[in-house]
Amino acid sequence: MKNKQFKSGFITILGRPNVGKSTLLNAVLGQKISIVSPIPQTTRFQLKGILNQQNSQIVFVDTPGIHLFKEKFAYHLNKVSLASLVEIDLILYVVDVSRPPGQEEKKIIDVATRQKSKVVMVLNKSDLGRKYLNDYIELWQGKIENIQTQDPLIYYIPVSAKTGKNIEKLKDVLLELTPEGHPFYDKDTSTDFPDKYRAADIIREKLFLKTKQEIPHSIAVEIKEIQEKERSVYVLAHIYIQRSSQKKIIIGKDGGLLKEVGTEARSDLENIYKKKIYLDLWVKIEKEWQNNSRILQDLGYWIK
Ligand SMILES: Nc1nc2c(ncn2[C@@H]2O[C@H](COP(=O)(O)OP(=O)(O)OP(=O)(O)O)[C@@H](O)[C@H]2O)c(=O)[nH]1
Ligand SMILES: [Mg+2]
Repeated sequence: MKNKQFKSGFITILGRPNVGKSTLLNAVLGQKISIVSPIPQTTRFQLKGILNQQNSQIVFVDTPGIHLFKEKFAYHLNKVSLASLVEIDLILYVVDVSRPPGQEEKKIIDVATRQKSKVVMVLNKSDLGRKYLNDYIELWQGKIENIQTQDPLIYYIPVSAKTGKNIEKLKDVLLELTPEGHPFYDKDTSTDFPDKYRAADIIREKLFLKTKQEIPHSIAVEIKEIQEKERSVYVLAHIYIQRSSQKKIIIGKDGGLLKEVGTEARSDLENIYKKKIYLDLWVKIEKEWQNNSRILQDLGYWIK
């Protein structure tokens, strides 16, 4: 019997902020690569999660949610999302069926139509009910099809990234649509996310989960030092915020909030490194970090 051909491909995950793109990536991979929070615009990187199976390798690209704000930093987030579309095999378009479609959907339809990419529409959060499911499907009716064969280039699948419902089925569909090809990465690689950005994101996730209103968006985390030794890792991180009033909140009463952030982040980092972590956190006021290209570059957020 002939050996099955190896399949490989790139899949970009697109969608509005907060629809569950990063949760979905982690569910598909069966491990936490990308941080998740209830606050929109959690993901700031274009980061890859790699699904290695017996005869296939699928590279998923998580992206910041596409949105319509106009600030410089927000502009970069959109740019990061759209830059991920170069040379991809498939768009995984995630929507939240518990909320009505937003204006951003049009932008995503435009991009997909222009690229003539195949689109798998993931109707996520179906565990919360399917009130708006058909509204999303209708938006795409007749929008993209293969001109020669009139075949639609869009597939729909309701899932719950949170409960895991239909995730295996989604993986089967994606594998089916992945072209034959060679692996791009070593089969043991699960992400291309550089350690220092991944560690910074883990700390930022804990801060996002513990702060409210405008504070999460004012936060950035920069890893100034990682020293890996045989049995332990020392990590020095700066937490940037924009105002001195925010500094008080982040440090918390008797340093309580910062301590909790440190404990939780350390536990996540210990799971990744399988070593003891020494975490040193410093809170700094950096008023203009969102408009400062040097800082954005150091944070890894800036792309040309
Ligand atoms: N009930 C339910 N909640 C979900 C599901 N998927 C994600 N969530 C929640 O939705 C929130 C946003 O999830 P994320 O994965 O951070 O969303 P995202 O699309 O990556 O968001 P951005 O990075 O900000 O664009 C989190 O609180 C998740 O726990 C789901 O299937 N069901
Ligand atoms: Mg995300």
